Amino acid sequence: MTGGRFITFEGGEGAGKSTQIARLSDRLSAAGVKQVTTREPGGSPLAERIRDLLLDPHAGPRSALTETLLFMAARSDHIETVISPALRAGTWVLSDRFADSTRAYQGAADGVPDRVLTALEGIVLDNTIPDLTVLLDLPAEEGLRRAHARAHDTLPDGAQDRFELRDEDFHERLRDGFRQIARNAPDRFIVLDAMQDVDVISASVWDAVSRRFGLS
Ligand code: Z5A
Repeated sequence: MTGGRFITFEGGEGAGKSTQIARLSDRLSAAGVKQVTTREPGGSPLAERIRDLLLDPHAGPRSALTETLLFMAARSDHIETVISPALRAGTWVLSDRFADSTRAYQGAADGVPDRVLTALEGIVLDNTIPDLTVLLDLPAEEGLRRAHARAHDTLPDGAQDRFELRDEDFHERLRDGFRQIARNAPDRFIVLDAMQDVDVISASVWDAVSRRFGLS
């Protein structure tokens, strides 16, 4: 195998992406595959600073287009400084969210037109397209419940970021958006029911990854 493989995890809040990436990373390490785990927005020092701004509930109003450009700026740096160098070196990259999140959140849920997203992707992605994307599909209500429960466990004031503060209609549009994106790219996506037990989901992820990339 020459270059590394690029695997992304997508879904709404609390879908279990971080949980499943950690498990896949352990399985890949056990199989002798060198990999890095990363996330969006963020993943590089500059992109992590943009993340702070994007998720700050007190950062003030902004248009969906402005928000899109910030996500794209973070992504550009993440690709240039982390993802592309790793893939070129033969290291696999596991990312918690990538470009499909912009399509779903800013596009499907917040109305940024497809032509704008396609144009920006043409400039920013530089053909960096995941080899496999795992969509963890969860009803909006359950995802928000999990995310809120975790915030209350980990933060003294149960703080929520600006996306968690959006209403349930937004999260339903988001879920539909992710499902449509997956239908449009069936060769790249696997869609898993994120209501299943953590172990059942991680077994399905490993099955898909090991088959696709010929691991045992
Ligand atoms: N965003 C955007 O708008 N546009 C973009 O282009 C990009 C992002 C890239 C990033 O937030 C925000 O940015 C995000 C989209 C937006 N919106 N929000 N909020 P983030 O990175 O802080 O949050 P997140 O990506 O939504 O991840 P999360 O809330 O951390 O959830 P998760 O990683 O998918 O889930 P988890 O941490 O693995 O699990 C959540 C909880 O559920 C935890 O307590 C687990 O123990 C539990 N869990 C996990 N799996 C299960 C199962 N199977 N059953 C029961 N409980 C489970």
